[in-house]
Amino acid sequence: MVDTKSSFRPPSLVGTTLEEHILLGMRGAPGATGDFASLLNALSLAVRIINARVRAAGLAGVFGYTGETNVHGEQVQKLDEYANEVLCTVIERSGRCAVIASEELAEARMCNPDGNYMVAFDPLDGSSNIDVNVSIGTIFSIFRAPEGVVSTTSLLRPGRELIAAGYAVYGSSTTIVLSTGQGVHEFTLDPSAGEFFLSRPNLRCPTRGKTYSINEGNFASWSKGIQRWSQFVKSEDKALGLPMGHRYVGSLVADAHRTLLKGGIFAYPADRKNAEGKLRLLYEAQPMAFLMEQAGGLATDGVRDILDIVPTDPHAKVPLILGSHDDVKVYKEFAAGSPT
Ligand code: P6P
Repeated sequence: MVDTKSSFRPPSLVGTTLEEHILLGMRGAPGATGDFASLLNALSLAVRIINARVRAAGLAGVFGYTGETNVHGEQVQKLDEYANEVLCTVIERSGRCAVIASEELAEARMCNPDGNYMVAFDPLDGSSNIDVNVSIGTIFSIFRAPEGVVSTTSLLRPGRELIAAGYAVYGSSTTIVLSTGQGVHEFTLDPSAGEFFLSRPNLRCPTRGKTYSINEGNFASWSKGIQRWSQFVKSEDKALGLPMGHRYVGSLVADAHRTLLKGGIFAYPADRKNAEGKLRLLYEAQPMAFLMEQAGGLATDGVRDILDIVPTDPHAKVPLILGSHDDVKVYKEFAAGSPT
């Protein structure tokens, strides 16, 4: 007889699995064929495979670089390449995806001609942190494939057309944060069961937060407005809840996850070195913006909503500022040169 009164009960007795959650969501979708659920479950499998390798990276000799450089001229980490291969293989085998785009693929790639979906992903975000055991992640987004002719440019859509987005955090635990347009939900991997269980449903980003997250090392190359915002958030003003605390991991997934859960603001603005910003619109900014807006937060390039911007190519860069509604509004006022 299972002791159901003890403080810890096996998740199977208390938790909805990711797969059950997806299937429950399908009940409200007339004409659902199961293709979407199958694609999401394929992504969950890919995350579990990547997670296993990330956890054993130091022992499996997969730290370090492959010796190659990617389309961005960045050195490719062995785990980047591995994660990319896993995602490409699992998504293609699902048979549900017509086009994929990845940070590690020079061009978007046709998959299954009759696939109903298109997937963009950053296979292993934050890879510069891999070798020092700092949280890294996988980011993905899903569009519905257009009727008729589908090509590798079909993915270049505004984020408002996304039907789902999510990320995995390979941190102290492994979690998936997912939205299919009905709120944002967090699932945590139970390694003993090899299954993701619903851990925090209906995540909401607080309207204000206590922390700001930006690489202050870029201060000298920011615009005057952003420099003034950076000084503002560090100033002392009890009535305005200032100064804000500074938190910066250097992995978008980790910094965005903290901001989503606790509020505050994350910013990677344009600067003299990165005139368009550093982060990628299609597979970093759009999915994070979709999730943030689903959770009641905001995501902007400093002027426009991220979800309204159309990528010109799969690797187009964009300034990314996301987080609590009120904190992002203040940032935008400084960026526009008109702080209150
Ligand atoms: P910087 C990691 O390399 C990454 O692509 C994002 O995950 C992260 O937010 C950003 O770059 C960090 O960049 O210039 O502060 O090291």
